[in-house]
Amino acid sequence: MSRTEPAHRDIPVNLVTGFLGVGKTTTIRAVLAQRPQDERWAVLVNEFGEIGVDGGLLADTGVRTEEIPGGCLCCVSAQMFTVGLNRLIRQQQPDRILIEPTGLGHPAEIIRTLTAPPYDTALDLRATVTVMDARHLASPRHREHPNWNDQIAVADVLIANKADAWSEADREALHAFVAGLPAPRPRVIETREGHIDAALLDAARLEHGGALFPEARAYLSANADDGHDHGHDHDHGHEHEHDHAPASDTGDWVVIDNRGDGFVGRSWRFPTSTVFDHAALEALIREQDADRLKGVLQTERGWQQINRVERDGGLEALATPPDTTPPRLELIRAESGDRGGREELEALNAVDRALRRAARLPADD
Ligand SMILES: Nc1nc2c(ncn2[C@@H]2O[C@H](COP(=O)(O)OP(=O)(O)O)[C@@H](O)[C@H]2O)c(=O)[nH]1
Ligand SMILES: [Mg+2]
Repeated sequence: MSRTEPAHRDIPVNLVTGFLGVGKTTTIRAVLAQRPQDERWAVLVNEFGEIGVDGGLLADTGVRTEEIPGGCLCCVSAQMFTVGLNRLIRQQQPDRILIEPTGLGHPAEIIRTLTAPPYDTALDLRATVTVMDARHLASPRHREHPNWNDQIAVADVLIANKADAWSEADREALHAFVAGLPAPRPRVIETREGHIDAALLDAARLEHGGALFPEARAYLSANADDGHDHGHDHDHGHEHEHDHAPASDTGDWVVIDNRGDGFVGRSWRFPTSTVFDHAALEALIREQDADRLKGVLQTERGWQQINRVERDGGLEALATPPDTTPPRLELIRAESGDRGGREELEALNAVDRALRRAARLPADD
C-alpha cells in the first residue's frame, strides 16, 4: 500500500517574539537543538537594523535562515516579509517555520497576516512564544513601551528568561505580574538561556480578545477595521530613515541608519577582509551606552560575535566561522531628547570613528 501524500499541507509556524535582547534567538537555538532529526526546520528573522546580524548568530545551527533586515515586519517590510516567507516555503519546504520579529515589532499584525489569506491555508499558526526578562518589570521604559505590552498580550507561552540575572524582587514582580494577566493566561515558564521544551511550540493558542494593556488594545483596535489591507497608519510612531549611500568618511564600509518606536539604530557592514584589533574593539564595546549591540566580525583572534544588551555581554569567539556572513555590527539605542539632532548624530559618528581606529589593515587572505 502506498501512502497518499497530500498535495499541499499546512506548515506549523511559531512566532518567537519579545523585546530587544530578551533572548529570542537564544530560545530559537534551544528549540532547534530538539528538532526531530528527520524534520527540516527554517527560521525567518526580521531585525530593526538594515543589516541583519541574527542570521550570522544562527549560522552554526545548520538550519536555513532567511533574514529580513530593516524595521518592523508588519509595516515597512510587509512586502519583504511575504517575499522572504514565500521563498522559505518554496525552497525549503520546511516541516516547521520559526519567525523572530524585531524586538521593536508589533506581533499582532504579523499574526493577522499569517492567519489571513493566502497564508491561512498554507500555514498552521501554532503557539506564540513571547520571551521576556523579569527585570524589565521594574523599568518604566520597557513596561510603558506599547510594543512590550503588545508582545506580552499575544503570548500563548510566556518565557521569563534570564532567571539567573533576576533579584528576588524581580521574581516577586514577575509572579504579581503574571497573576494580574487577563484570562486566558499564557503558560509561564521561568528559565535561563531559553531552555524550554520544544513541545511548548504546540501549546494551545489562546483567544486574546481582551488584552489588559491599554497600548496593546489601542493598537489592536486602531487596526481592527482595515481587514487584510496592510496600509494601516502608523499611530505608534513608526518612522524609518535610510541612508543607503556608504558614508564617504568610512571608506567602503556600508553604514545605514534606522529609526522607529523611540529607538535609533545604526548598522555597519564591513568588507570581509576587515580585521579589528581585539583589545581596541573590546574597549569600544565596553564604552557604548547602547540598548543593544550585536555583530559578527573578525579580530586577530579569529571570528567573534558581539551580543550585548545594555551593560551585559561582549565579545565571544565563534566556534564555527560564518560561511557567507559579511562582518557586520548593529547598534540600537533609545532616542535622546535631541531626537534626530546634531548630538544624536554626533554620538553615532563617534562610534564610526572609534570603529575605524579599531580596524586594522585588511587581512591578506
Ligand atoms: N544572563 C543571561 N543572559 C542570557 C540568557 N539568555 C540569553 N542571554 C544573553 O542575552 C543576550 C541576548 O540574547 P538574544 O537571544 O540574542 O536576544 P534577542 O535579541 O531577543 O534575540 C545574549 O548575549 C545572550 O547570550 C540567560 O538566561 N541569562
Ligand atoms: Mg535575536
